[in-house]
Amino acid sequence: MTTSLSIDVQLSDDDLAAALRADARAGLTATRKSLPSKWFYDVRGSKLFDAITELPEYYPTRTERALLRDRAGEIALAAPGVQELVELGSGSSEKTRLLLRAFGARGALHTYLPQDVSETALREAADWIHTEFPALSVHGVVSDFTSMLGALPRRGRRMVVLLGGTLGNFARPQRAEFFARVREILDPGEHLLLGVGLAVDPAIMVPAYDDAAGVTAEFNRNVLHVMNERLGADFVPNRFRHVAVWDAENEWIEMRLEATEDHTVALGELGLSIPFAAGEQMRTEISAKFRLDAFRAELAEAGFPVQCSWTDPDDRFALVLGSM
Ligand code: AVJ
Repeated sequence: MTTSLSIDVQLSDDDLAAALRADARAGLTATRKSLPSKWFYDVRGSKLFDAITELPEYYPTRTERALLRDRAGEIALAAPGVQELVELGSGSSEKTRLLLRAFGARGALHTYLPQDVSETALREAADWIHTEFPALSVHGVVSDFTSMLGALPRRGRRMVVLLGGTLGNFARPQRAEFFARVREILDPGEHLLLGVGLAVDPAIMVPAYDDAAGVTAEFNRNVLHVMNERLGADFVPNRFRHVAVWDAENEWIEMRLEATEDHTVALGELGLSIPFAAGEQMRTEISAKFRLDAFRAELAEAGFPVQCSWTDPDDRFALVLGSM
């Protein structure tokens, strides 16, 4: 059998720049400023995120990895006949190999399709997976999964996978929209596997987003570096303090950047000048945490009745398999 390795760049640097400009203009001119969290992940941001996953406080990654290690076989049994595993926001693909091994061992899987907004991360991951799994064709796609799902090539019976708690970056209306879009690229009987963080004691959750070593703070401020590099902005990152809070009403962790002094930032390419007041906070990420029953109901309502779900012994993280 011959297998192939390819990377399809569907999002050029120009497309990225245009999208970033639009997001920066909308987010930074609003009364309550915000920036979308997807802009954290340039080369430096992706590295900082990988460093976060190894912090003692950041339990989601290692909890999900242990779940995948223990349950990948059951997941493969619950989703038989999958030929193409489509992973959205695949990043380093580090945990996915546990799924690839389990699905590969059961025979039908022939293609891994990792999708990510970061071309560097995607190339590295695709090379590495193809070396480790020579029996799989690896077809990487650089794109934005919130708007470009329809452009993913189809090579067989699919399972779409979104791991790591990435779904939590969306509030409920955006999740509903995401599920509707995934439905459009799946056929009846195909699957959606989600890895989501569960709501636990804030004393556990908050430190995961506010670590003692300050890696998350640096990751948070990285969005300012991205604005400087890609938009010619003149943010001074250390004029902003990292803030992470548990929003009990919305059941999400919110990350913010708080201006430490009154100052103005010029957004070079946009010709905008943005005033910040001392103490003003700008939202940079939400990371929703779920209650399993409510989440199963949400997925069923979105057209993905849940077949199976798996949680770790401390109920901090869940893998949830919905099927059309
Ligand atoms: C990769 C989006 C799932 O929300 O936990 C880590 C990103 N932000 N620390 C998360 C993140 C702060 C992470 N996701």
